[in-house]
Amino acid sequence: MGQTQCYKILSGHLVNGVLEKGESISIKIDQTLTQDATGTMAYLEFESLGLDKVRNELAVSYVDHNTVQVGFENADDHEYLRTVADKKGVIYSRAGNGICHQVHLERFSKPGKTLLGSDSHTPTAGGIGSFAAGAGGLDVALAMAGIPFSIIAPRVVEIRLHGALRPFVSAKDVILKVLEKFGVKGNVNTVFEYTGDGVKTLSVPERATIANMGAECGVTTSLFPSDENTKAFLEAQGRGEDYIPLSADPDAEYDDLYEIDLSALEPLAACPHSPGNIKKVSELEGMAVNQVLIGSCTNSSYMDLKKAAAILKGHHIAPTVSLGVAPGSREVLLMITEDGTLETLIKAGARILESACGFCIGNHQSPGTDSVSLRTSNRNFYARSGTPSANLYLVSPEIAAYSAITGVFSDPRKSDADISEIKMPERFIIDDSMFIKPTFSLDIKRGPNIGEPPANTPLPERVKGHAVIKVGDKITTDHIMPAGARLKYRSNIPRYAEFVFESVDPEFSKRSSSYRDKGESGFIIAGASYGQGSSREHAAICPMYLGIRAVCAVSIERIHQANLCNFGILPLIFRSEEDYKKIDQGDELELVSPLESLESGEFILHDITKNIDIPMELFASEEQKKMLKVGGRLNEVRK
Ligand code: MIC
Ligand code: SF4
Repeated sequence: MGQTQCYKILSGHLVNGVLEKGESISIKIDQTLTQDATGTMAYLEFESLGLDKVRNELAVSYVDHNTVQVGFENADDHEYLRTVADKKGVIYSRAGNGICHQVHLERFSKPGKTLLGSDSHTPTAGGIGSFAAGAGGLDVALAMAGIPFSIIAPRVVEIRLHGALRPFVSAKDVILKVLEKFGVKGNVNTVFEYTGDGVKTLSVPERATIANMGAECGVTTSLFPSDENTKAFLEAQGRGEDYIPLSADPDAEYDDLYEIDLSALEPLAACPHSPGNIKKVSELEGMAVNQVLIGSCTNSSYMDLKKAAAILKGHHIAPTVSLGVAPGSREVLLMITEDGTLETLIKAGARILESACGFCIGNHQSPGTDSVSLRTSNRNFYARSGTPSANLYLVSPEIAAYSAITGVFSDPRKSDADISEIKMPERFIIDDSMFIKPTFSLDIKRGPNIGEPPANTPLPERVKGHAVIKVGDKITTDHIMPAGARLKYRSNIPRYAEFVFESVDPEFSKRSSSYRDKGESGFIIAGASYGQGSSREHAAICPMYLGIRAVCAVSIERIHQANLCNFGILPLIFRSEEDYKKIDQGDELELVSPLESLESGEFILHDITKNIDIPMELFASEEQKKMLKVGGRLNEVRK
């Protein structure tokens, strides 16, 4: 039987385990990337391992998330990142160079390589045929130390593309279609592999848009073959030597098949407040729009901006709309400057934003009260924009640009622009001067905002306390650990912990710490798909700091589950979903014989208030059980 592309790459990187679906395996990681919001903690963790320098093939540290510097904290973090990168052998991509995933795709991603990034959209590099996964900062720190990365050998779903997209229908619509089919939960330990004759009609940046938002389905990664288009992209980036052809064997067997006829697709949008809430644009036409933002790691490539500009050309944005454009990288910005696209955007009334995450992470451009914001980014989670009452729709650059002119949700197929001539350039402007190569000579600078990574205590003999909070389904890491205005505390755990569950229950932090101060262990009770979204390990570290010892949920997403184990919080799943309903917030709870239960994986949660026993199953591998026993991975590796 032939192999899938996914298993070809995994077998070439297998270090431990049997490469069979569902088995726990560990793989060698070739490349790593970090971004500043998760990176400070990742490098503090790397430092605590005591190694002189990184051991993997390529490590890059990007500064793209916290670039709005209100107060000293972000600038101090950047200095820490610059100096620690120099000392430990990491390439430093300065603020202004662009968004990690876009820049990595342009300058470093290679077909057939493995990439681990401390950001959930690392799978963007799947667009070039790299096996690229997101993980918590600690897992990336360990990968930089040359320690293999553990995953469950995934099930592989074939997504077979036929035909070609019609004008004004784009890669964003392909992935929104995939989201419509697969949703935002229940796709753990799965890889999407794109095949079929439609693949060759898509350029690498278009493939990257599709691979990027596979993260919203919760898959480990998405993969495109490496073919003539990949070769052309790498050559245009002056990296022709990085090309290798790679694809699944023709007789490869997949676990599932989903077919999409590209030529039948129409413009789609993800509606509030989930990337999986898909509607046709024709159903939304005419709705007044207040803000349009084009950018983010999903849709900020040169071609994306060229298409948006072609639609805007000769028009001016509606007086009721604010249009912001954030080019994904400095390379994109240089390209659009040189060919006049930037001028077109400015003339149309666009506000040119920094090449960074910016609006996507709620760092700026919060929309007005009750307003409608159209964005080309990948997440429209509740309150992420900084304005809880706003309604965010995720759309293609084509829809965004055309709606900015009309002032209402509009179908771009009604635009009079001719975008058929827009082609991939044969050569991009290559300027690597915003990368700093390590000299191994600088002293590491630490501002007052930078603390030590906190470690947990070993699992105690008694785990007794309260259900500090009970939440519903699809709780994202943005609910648990807000970004936006709070992002600058990423390096300061005691301060950041004050904002855990801020948008859900602003009293959570105080309540949890007061239980903790009485010596109790806290419990979080959650519904399905807990911890979806970002890779931010702060969504485990800060609750840990507040005394949380167990998350009892209907289901938990992959990256968050790993982060919980890494920091010694028990991920427990209800054996019977119905039991979730039996516990109320504030109930007194105890885990019966936690140490013995850890061995067997079978826990009994005794609800003292209701006097009932609830069977729970530990969601952890044998390796993770060991870290849970000692209070987390740091305690284990530091020994
Ligand atoms: C996101 O898009 O949610 C982020 C911000 O990039 C996160 C990382 C973080 O929280 O720092 C992610 O996707 O992992
Ligand atoms: Fe940055 Fe947004 Fe991409 Fe996250 S999703 S890496 S915040 S642009």
